[in-house]
Order: sequence, then structure tokens, then C-alpha cells
Amino acid sequence: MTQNEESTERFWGSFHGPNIGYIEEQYEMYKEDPESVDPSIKELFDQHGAPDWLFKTKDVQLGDQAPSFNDVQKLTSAMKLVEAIRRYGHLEADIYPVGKERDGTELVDPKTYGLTDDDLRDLPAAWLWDQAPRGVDNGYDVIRYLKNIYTGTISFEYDHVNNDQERKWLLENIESGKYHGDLSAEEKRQLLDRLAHVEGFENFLHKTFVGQKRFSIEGLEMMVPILDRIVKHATADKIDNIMMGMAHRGRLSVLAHVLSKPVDLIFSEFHHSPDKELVPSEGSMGINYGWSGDVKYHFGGTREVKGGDESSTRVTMAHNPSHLEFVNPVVAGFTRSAQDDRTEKGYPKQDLDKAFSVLIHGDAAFIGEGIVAETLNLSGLPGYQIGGTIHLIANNLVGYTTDQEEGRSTRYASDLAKGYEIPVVHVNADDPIACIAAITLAYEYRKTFKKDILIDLVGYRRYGHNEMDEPRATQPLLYRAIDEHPTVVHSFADRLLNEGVIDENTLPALQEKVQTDLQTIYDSMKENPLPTLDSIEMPEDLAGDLDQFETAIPYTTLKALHDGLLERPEGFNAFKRLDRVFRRREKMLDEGSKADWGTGEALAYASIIADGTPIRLTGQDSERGTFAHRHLVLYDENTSDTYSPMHGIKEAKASFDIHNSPLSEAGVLGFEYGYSVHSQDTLVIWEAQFGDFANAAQVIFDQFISSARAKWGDKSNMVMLLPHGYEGQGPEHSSARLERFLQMSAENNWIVANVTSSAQLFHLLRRQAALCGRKESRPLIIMTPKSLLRNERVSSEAKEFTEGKFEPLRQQPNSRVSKKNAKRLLLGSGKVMVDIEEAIDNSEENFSWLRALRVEQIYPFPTKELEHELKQLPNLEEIVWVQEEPKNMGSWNFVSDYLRDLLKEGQTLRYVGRPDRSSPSIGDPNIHKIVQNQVVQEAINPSKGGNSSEGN
Ligand SMILES: Cc1ncc(C[n+]2csc(CCOP(=O)(O)OP(=O)(O)O)c2C)c(N)n1
Repeated sequence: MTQNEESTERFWGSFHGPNIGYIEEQYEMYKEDPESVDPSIKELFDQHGAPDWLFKTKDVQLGDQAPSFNDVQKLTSAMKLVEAIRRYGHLEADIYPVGKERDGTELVDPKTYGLTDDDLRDLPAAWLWDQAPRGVDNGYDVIRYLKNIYTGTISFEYDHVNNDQERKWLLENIESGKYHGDLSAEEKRQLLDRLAHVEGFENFLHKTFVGQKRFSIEGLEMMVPILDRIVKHATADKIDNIMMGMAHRGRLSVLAHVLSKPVDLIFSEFHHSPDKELVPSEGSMGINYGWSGDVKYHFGGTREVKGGDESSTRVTMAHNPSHLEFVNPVVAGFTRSAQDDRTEKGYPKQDLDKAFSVLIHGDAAFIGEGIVAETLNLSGLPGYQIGGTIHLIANNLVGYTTDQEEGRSTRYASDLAKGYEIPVVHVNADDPIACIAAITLAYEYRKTFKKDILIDLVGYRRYGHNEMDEPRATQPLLYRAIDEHPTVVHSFADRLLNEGVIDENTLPALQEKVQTDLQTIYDSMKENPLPTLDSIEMPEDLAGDLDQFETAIPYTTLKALHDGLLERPEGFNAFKRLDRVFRRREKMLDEGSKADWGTGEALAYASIIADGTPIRLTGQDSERGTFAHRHLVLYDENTSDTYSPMHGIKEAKASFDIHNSPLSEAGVLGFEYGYSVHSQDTLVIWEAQFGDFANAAQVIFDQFISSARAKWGDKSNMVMLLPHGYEGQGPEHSSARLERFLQMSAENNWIVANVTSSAQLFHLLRRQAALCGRKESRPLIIMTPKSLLRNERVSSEAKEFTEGKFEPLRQQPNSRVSKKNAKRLLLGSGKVMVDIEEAIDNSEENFSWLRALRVEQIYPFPTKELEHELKQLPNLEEIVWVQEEPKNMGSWNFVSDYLRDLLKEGQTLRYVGRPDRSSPSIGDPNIHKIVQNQVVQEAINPSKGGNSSEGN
């Protein structure tokens, strides 16, 4: 017994007879409301707690006789009730400020278990809850206390968390009430001040920029103080980076208040264009713009928040396309990249304390968009985990005009998160104190367990989907209620007034000041001139070609890297059959031998990390390679220990990261794209299993990779490897949909290549690494081979690695022709040109009339190189473009314009290949062979014309 307990026992021991009854009665009243008893008695209870006989009597009663069946049943029922409150309390919780009633459940009602209040009072609290705090003395108190915790304006779901330690932490921290409601009067005033600023900002925009969309935060104003708290905690914890992603809703307010984006800049964006004078230069803290720009509620920004000492925390808000939730994996990629130290060989060293991410979701989008699930699935995977994200659902009950009942099959918008064992906190956005409790708990959970947690911030939407939409046409009753509902600023001010924390003048004075300050800023702004047309042109840095980069390396260096790749650590038992394959590689750089695709690729990576540029390579089964050509992670036959040959290279000066990805395209591509934007020193490579699966990531290609630089100024030089080629594997395994990438090619937004030798790949990848961090950098999309991986014809001699550079236009290796005699120039790219090479080799014909060239870089199109070639063909009659893809796919539609421009008087342009098709390829492998052979033969057949001809 502690000293305190002893003195309490002595104190209450002095009461006898009728006094006991009186004290018990007073104590019950005190528990209901401490102010309801006489102050002198209140002081007794404050000082000595509950009269100790309240428990002793029960001990004695049950000790005297064996408990009856009834007693036991009551106890077990009460225990069930306690558990039900913990599990299902959220159904009773008061989390909807307006427009929706609590769901309700009989599971948290004592009557459901046949229990009366007196039954509960008869049970000592400790029997039901060993952590019961002071003042919680019996079963009745326990139920009342826990209901208060679980069914108030904040409620919790964590029963689905299977880890015992986490569940225990959550239970204890939730039930201790430690995070709840302990704001000082000053903190409450600050909170009111913040809310008044948020509301005032929206009001000012509403009346100043009438009829303009801003996707106001109103109804969810607490989003800002919640984010403030995150920044405050992260700064105190010396976190280097907070990476944030969010959609349109409330974005301007978050930019203004959390990211400190100057309000005059926001005002200027409501005019014709942003005032670029207000924009800090690229790379420094601030906001970047591309040249074609975006709407104001898609821009992001950064802010540096100084800690008390030398430290600072950088808050980054990612730019965001309209496509809801697709920013999530991008932000996760930013975060991982900020956590990885890539300066030494081996895998990068990840420090989870360096950064974390915060994602704000819409309630309709979170449950509806599959990219959310793809991103949540990344959270626990070694190659992708980022130490926990704080998710905030900005839950305003409606998705555009769609009610929740039409938008999801689950009860809550957050229910998806439960499958990933993410704890969920639902909180009423009208209760600022509860919202602060929610974020404090969430922050501590993430910090402790480095795992995701979700806050479902339940509010409403003051206006329609945007400010021009009329919501009363589709949600009449909801908006009748919203129209009558006071804003959180007013309801919170009333609460503080009642508590005596503010006086009647506080709020009006605050509101007036906010409006005056904003008006002063607005009045001091000058009207922006309309943008000129040249300000929306691509910058010159991107305009030049890329042949200034030397990518060849000396033979001694190449050989040393090659030998290093074939070394194994002491005692490593490589898989024997695979080892034999590797041993075949040993001599590939010797005189008279050739290096296959896998070797060329590995040499490219090895030389890049030896130059000090880190690499991150991921994709489905990419460690081995879908077609088993790569094997950059080896397994010990006896122990399953792994070893990457890239980590054994003595010369390596940077990390080589490689991971098999989960079965996702949009999620993982978004992640890699984000990684590449944030780490421009790193060559980030994503590989699709087969190229056509990349279309499951179409949004990431369209909204980010191809256009982010023009819209937002975001740079990436990531590489995408897309297996492509017509080999009779059917419609879904032939085409990487090359045409789609070409259709989006413009303004040097990326490079699209289809290369046919290991040395070409080597130089191309090395050129891409050389672009890292430079103004000219841009993404690279490569159509990569499948069967050609094992075809001698794509292998290269050592001197092709040690001399020269990447050739956008490449000679067909066996073009037996004198330039003077060539009548036909045959152009094409990829596997069909290798098939043609073989057909020419196998033919009796001397082909003196044929000149063939491979367009290995399709975009930017090698016009200059082709012009140079054409000058040397004085007798040319026709240019023929051959491709294996159907005519409406592949490169034809893209290259034909360039080719037509190059034709001279009397020359014709002709297409050879499959006709227009709806499906990319034939299903039957035998028919495929016949068709492929027809294409090849037509391309090298001396006779002109045919159905697929096109005249000049
Ligand atoms: C991928 C995608 N599909 C459709 C839309 C069109 N859209 C814009 S906002 C919206 C409703 C979103 O509702 P919710 O997620 O609840 O966010 P809220 O606008 O209510 O804040 C829709 C359907 C979109 N922007 N992105």
C-alpha cells in the first residue's frame, strides 16, 4: 500500500454510521458534477479520492460466500459491455456536426446485457478495468467513463490492429485521456485566432473574387490547426522533411496558412496569371511554375520552418493534378527519397526519422480510387516503406453531388484502411479540442511505431462542390441544415465565452482585423499584365540535342567492372545452374566475343554507380528480370541469403537499390516518379512486367511524367523499361503501346527509344545518368526486348562500349549496299529490324538497291542525322517505314510527318506493316509467324507498291 493510500484509508476510516451513507450520496453527486456538492466536501474528495469502504464492502460481501451464478453472469456481461464499448463505441459517437445522425448500436447499452445501473455499481471498477483512473470506482463509473472516451465527438477503431503491442498502446493512450482536452486558456485563444484567420481568408476570397472557384475549406476549417500541430511536433522532433499531398478541397487555405504561401501571390493567381515577381527562383524555397502552368488550386510549394536551434523542417506540398488521390504514391516517393542516404555502395541507408508524409484525402475519393489501396499496400514493404503516413480524410459527406450511400459500400469512408491494420480516429470537425486530441494521438502513434494512422475529420461543405455549384438542387435537406449551422469559429467562440476564456469582443475584433489586413494586402497589389505568348514557350535549356555527353569508357575500366560483377562473397553458394550462365559471361568482353543484353545493362549500371550516380531499380520481378536475363539479386542455395553483384563492385561510389515491386503499376510508378523528382542526383528506373501493363499507370504518365515540367516545373529523369515486341505471345504481351508515348511527345518532355543492341542500351542509360540534375534532364522511355535478350544479334563487341556513343539513328548491321545505288531507304525500329537483318542474311539476293537504318530514338526524332544520310543517297526513289505494330499503332502516325518533310521531288513514302487493327496483335502464334514474315518480306521485296502504300 502506498503512503497516499494509507492516509486515504486512515482518513475515510474516521467516518461511521449514518455518516457513511451521507458521504456515499455526496460522492455520487460529486462524480456526476464536482460543483454540485458543497465546496468543503468537494475539497475532501479532491484531496482523498473515493471513500475506500466503497470497495472494501464488496470484497467482504463476495468473500463471505461463494459468488452465485447470477453474480458471475453479471460480471461477464459487464465485461462484454466494456469490450463492446471499445469496439463499437464509434457507432454511438457524436462525430457528425450536421446532416447525418449517429448510427447507434444497442451493443453499448447495459440493458442489452440485462444489466441495471445498480448491477454495475455493485462491481468494483478494477474487476472490469485494471487501469481505471481515480474517481472511476465501480462498474457504473467504468461504463460512463469509457462511453465518454469512445462515444463522444472523437471515436476510435483499432480492433483490427493485430499487433498486440500496438493495440495495447492504443488502448492505454486512448483510455488514459492523456491527449484529450488539456489545452491551456492561451492555447484555446490561439486556436480560435487560427480558425478566425482561416474563415476570414475564405470569406475575403468569396467576396473579392466573386464567382471564381476556390474549393473552400469551410466546414473543415480544423484541417489547418491539425496540420499546424503536425508541423509543430515535427519541428520539435527535428524532422528534416514533411511531405504533403492533397487535392483541391481547402488547398488554398492550407497553402496560405500552413505553407505560408504569400496571400498576395494567391490573390495574383485569381487575376489573369501569377505574378512571377513574387515567386522565388527555382530550387529555392517557394513555388515553381512550368511554362504552360496550371490552375491555382493544383500548385504546391515548400516552406522552411526554423526549429528553436539550428535545425529546420522543410514542409513540401506536392503539385497535384485533378486526378484525385494519384498524388499519394508520388508523395510517398518524395518521402523515401528524403530518407535514403545514397552516398555509399550497397543498398541506401534509410533513416525513417528524416521525413514522413501527410496525405489529405477526400471521403469519396479515398474509398473510390484504387490508387489509394495501391499506395496503402506499399506502406509495409521493404522497398517502399516510409515509416508511416498520417492520413487525414477531409470528410464533407458529399462527393461532388454524390451522396455517401451512392458512393461506397462501406459504413465509413475510412474502412479501406482497416484492411491494412491502420488505426482510425473519427473526429467531429466542430470540436476543435477533440481534433487536437486526434492529431496528437496520431502523431505519437506514427512516431512510436513508424506506421500509418488515419484521422477521419468529419465536417461538411459550406458551399457546393465549388463556389459556383448550387448544392440545394441535389442535397436540399442537407443544405437546409448547413445553412442554419453556425461556423466552427462561432461555436468555438461561444464555448470559450462560456468557459470565461474570451470576452464578447474577442471574436468580432479578431474578425475585423483579419479582413482589414487582407484588404490592405489586396489594395497594395498591382494589377498583373496579361501573360505574353513567349512566356508559355518551352525554355531554351530543353531545346538542344544531347550528343555532348561522352558515355564510352576505357577497356580497362569496363573489364574491371565486368570482373567485379562476376565475383561472389567468400562462402556464398550460388545456384549452380545460374552460376554456369554467369560463367558464360566471363569471356564476353574478350576479342572475338560479344556481350549480350543482360551484360550490357549490368555494365551500364556498374559504370554509373562507379561514376558516383546512385541507381534505384524496381518493377515486378525486376531483381531476376521477368525474362530471367538480369539476376542482380542472387540467392545462396543453402541459406537463401541474398547478394547483389552491384554491391560487390570495388569502384562503386554510390548506392544501388533494387527491389521487386508489388503487383501494381500506377502506385509503384507514381512512387518512383516521386523519388526521381525529389532525388535528381539519382537514376531511378521502373520496369513494367510487359510493356502493355504500363497502361494501368496511364494517369501517372499523362498527369505527371509527360507534363509535370510544363505545368509545374517539376523535373524528373527517370527511366521506364517497357518490354515490347511482336513474338506471337498474343494481344496483351506484344505492344507497350508505343504510339501513346509518341502521341504525348512534345516540347522535349521525354525521350522515347527502341534500341537493338546491348551497347546502344549501355550508352543510352549512361547518357541518362549524365543528365541527372541538369537543366536538360527529362524522362526516358525504352521499349525493351524479350526474345532478343538471348539473340546474338543484339550483343555488342567490347569496342562498342569503349568507343562512340548512343546513336539515335543506327546503321542496319548487314546492309549490303553501296549508297550510290540505293533506291529504297528502309526505316524502322526494334525487333522487326532484327528480323529483317536475319532475313537479309538468309537471302540469296544481294540487296544492292536497299539501304536500311534503324531509328533507335524515335522521339526526339533524329531529323538531323537522317538528313545527313539522305544527302548520301543520290538515286533514292522511296522511303519505306516498316513496323510490326498495326498501322494505327506503333510509330507510323508519328514518324510519317517527319519523313514526308524529308522527301525530295519524285520520291515516295510508303508504309509496310500490318493494317489498322483494334487489337494490337493476333492471338495464334502460328498465324503471327506468317504475318510477321509477310511484313519482313514486303519490306525487303524489290517490287514497289501494295495495299498499304502511301504516295507522296
Ligand atoms: C480521378 C478523378 N475522377 C473524377 C474527378 C472529378 N471530381 C472532382 S472532385 C470530385 C468529388 C470528390 O469528392 P471527395 O473525394 O469527397 O472530395 P470533396 O470534393 O468532397 O472534397 C470528383 C468526382 C477527379 N477530379 N478525379
